[in-house]
Amino acid sequence: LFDVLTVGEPMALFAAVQPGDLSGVNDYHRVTAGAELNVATGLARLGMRVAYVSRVGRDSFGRFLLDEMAREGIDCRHVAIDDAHPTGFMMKTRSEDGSDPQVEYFRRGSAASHLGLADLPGLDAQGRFPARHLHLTGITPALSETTRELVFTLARQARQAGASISFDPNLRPRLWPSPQAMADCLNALAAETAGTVLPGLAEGRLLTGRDSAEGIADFYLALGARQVVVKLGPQGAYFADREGRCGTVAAMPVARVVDTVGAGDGFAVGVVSALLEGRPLADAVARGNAIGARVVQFPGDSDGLPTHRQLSAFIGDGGL
Ligand code: KDG
Repeated sequence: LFDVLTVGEPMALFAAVQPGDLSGVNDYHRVTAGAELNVATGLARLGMRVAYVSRVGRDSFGRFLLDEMAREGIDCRHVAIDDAHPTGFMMKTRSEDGSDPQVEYFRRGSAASHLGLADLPGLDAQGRFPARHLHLTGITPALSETTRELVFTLARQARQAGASISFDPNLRPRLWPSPQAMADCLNALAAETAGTVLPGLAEGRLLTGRDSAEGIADFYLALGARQVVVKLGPQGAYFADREGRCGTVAAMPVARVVDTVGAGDGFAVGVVSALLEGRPLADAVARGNAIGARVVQFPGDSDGLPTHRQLSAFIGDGGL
């Protein structure tokens, strides 16, 4: 039994070395990307047994990603090699002032966009879901009709088997036909997971039409979520659960933001790992804030994801 199972599209990410429009940049660092892969990497670094469901092409990006996953200790038995379609990749500008960088995708028709019900890991011999926890984001269901089917089916199986589920909407409007289609699908998925929903404030506003973090949390609790954590960036995060517990946990101060991409994934790593260790939601949110604050101080999506020892050193008290 794995601690966590997740499903998504892994990509090679070319991060510009020089600032400015990508048309003028010659030098890039190649690292791994993909929101769910970032979460899998962070959880594996914290010692959890993590399985990743995906497809890569039979090409050098696919080999690069498989090597990196193996190095991180992520279980790849459910990562298929697709002979007919390539591995996706993306490019990212270098931001000098802490603002969000621009990204360009080369992923349409990729191997991972062909994930579907054939890739379901299935239940084990005792009929159990293969992991204690399922982590989903709103990116995978945006990739194609078949990925959408896979994600909804996994959510239903996990819920029926009693596994816990986290869902980070991770809005990528350009991957959807319209904002309405995106909201309809992701709110239906939030309802299907009935677990921990992790929207950012701007995302929550877009998806629910509510303005405040409290209003967004109420919307998802009414849809059947167990608990909701709304990320407020430098203001920390607001949480509320079904039992009526709620509060705001302040962010950790960050001296210099290097790259914001991946902060939400780091936040999910903190929340999910702490919940799986049996900690209360407020502590889980504090760990999410801490890992998010560490990740923004590194250029790649996953360079800042800590081990337990690095996390204790970063927080100072070793308590989270
Ligand atoms: O959360 C980080 C992701 O945005 C990045 O790794 C790329 O998965 C990605 C995407 O689809 O944008």
